Amino acid sequence: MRVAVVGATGMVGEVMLKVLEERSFPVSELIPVASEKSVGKELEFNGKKYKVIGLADAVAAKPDVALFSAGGGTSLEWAPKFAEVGTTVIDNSSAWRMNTDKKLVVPEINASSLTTEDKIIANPNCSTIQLVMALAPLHDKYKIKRVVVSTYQSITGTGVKAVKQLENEYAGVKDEMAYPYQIHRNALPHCDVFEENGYTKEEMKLVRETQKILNDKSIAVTATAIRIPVVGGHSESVNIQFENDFELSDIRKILNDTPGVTLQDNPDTNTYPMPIYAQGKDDVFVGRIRRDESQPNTVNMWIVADNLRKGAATNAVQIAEYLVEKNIL
Ligand code: 11C
Repeated sequence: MRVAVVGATGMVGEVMLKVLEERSFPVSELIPVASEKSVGKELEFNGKKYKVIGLADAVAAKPDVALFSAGGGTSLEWAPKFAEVGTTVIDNSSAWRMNTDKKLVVPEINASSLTTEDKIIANPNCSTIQLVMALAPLHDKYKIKRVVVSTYQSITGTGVKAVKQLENEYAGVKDEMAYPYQIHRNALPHCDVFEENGYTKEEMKLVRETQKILNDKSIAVTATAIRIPVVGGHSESVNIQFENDFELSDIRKILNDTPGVTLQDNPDTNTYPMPIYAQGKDDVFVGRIRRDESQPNTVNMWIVADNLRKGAATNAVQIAEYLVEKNIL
């Protein structure tokens, strides 16, 4: 496969390259792509050096697949240009996710809907991916009525500028800020921009993308997204009400048997998911599973994943793997 990585020098782009290498994705030629200021830079992939090129040159090269992580504006403008020359685009921005013609894919859940017609495939938001990985098998079994989710999100979700802000704050250096407030020793109830309804865009992504991926608009979702000074991954406190009752042991078994989910749930040994543990791993970690004693048919859990991996790069590469495996590129 001739593989373009658009945004190759960015935070997610770098992880995409790493994940492609680690998973031995069949790359015959890598085409690293970035904005004008990075064109000409060299990067190494599978022991070979590659020069970063610009978007127009990358379209002219007609790659088989392009993994995009370069922001919504770039995706809106350039993904269709790649699609026109026959490239399948897997886009990590929010540009196409809610477009009714575009599939929003978490491979373990809904990759089977993909066909050769899908030339622009949307990769969901990081906080949604880890949530639906746990919800999907439980929805199949017990039918979800309502989800209340509160997130505790890594600063890496904002990008390098936020990582720099935290480092500066540790060092006591005053410089440009990614957030309106200090993040060191703080928690900001504010991820992405505010919408007219008072929720942030991140919160509404959790609502809309969850319903789209689970293909069920009847699931009620309400979200609060918080930024915390953590780098390893996003954490989520999730309350799930089902139509049908359950045994906690069955919930644990279902999650334990779900590919891509790792159960870490033993209060006796202080075993529960944490971002410091999830960092660098591809699975979604679930623990603190307990019945909500205030509501019928309701369970609480804690879900953690590396937002740059399963929340972004790994999920995108898994989509590409599925396309290769099913020969639908
Ligand atoms: C965050 N979830 O942590 C965001 C980052 O729509 O792909 C990814 C934004 C997106 O702030």
